[in-house]
Amino acid sequence: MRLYDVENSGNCYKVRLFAALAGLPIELSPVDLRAGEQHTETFAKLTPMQQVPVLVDVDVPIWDSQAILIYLARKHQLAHWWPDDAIQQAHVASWLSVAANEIAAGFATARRAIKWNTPDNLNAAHAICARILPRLDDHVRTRHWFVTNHPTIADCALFPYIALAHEGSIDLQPFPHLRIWLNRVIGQPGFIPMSGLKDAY
Ligand SMILES: N[C@@H](CCC(=O)N[C@@H](CS)C(=O)NCC(=O)O)C(=O)O
Repeated sequence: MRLYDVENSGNCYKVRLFAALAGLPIELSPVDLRAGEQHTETFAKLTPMQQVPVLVDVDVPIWDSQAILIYLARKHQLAHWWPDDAIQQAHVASWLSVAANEIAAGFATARRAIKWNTPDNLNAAHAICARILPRLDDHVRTRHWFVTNHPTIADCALFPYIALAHEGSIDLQPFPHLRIWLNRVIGQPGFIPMSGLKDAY
């Protein structure tokens, strides 16, 4: 199983993190985004979006970090991570959607704007974070994990860009429950870090 990967991409890290926590071996193929490798003809055959991550397992490439998490958990019958129960599965999907929308437009965009000086609208990204941070914090105030009483792929999808918030000048200090959840993820057996993460929150 091969992951087309960029080390400092939070989206790629979602997949590396889940594979490590679930004990799934993956081989990494680094993609050089600065050199535009994602736009080559060979890479464009893997994904219409020309973005990492892409997973090649059998002969059909799977693209988008959320989709890859679902694929891996479903393929390996890891019902702990992608529950069979219809309501729990819907709730995991709700949080995957938050990861792909608010977290991407807020946390990931703020980080990109500051770290790589992209022309993204930093104020707009910070406004999204300010709107959702109290809601995220409140959600985990009474829970250990986002959906069930154990970690699911929702926790893997949400973790990277929230944990990298400081790189986007977003202060998590006022959100103690969220920081406890971040530390809980870090404490999981098999946890692997990525560059830029703190040791503790
Ligand atoms: N929705 C996608 C977003 C993927 C994405 O934004 N990938 C970035 C790196 S984190 C990328 O490949 N950027 C290069 C480009 O768009 O040219 C996912 O969750 O995987």
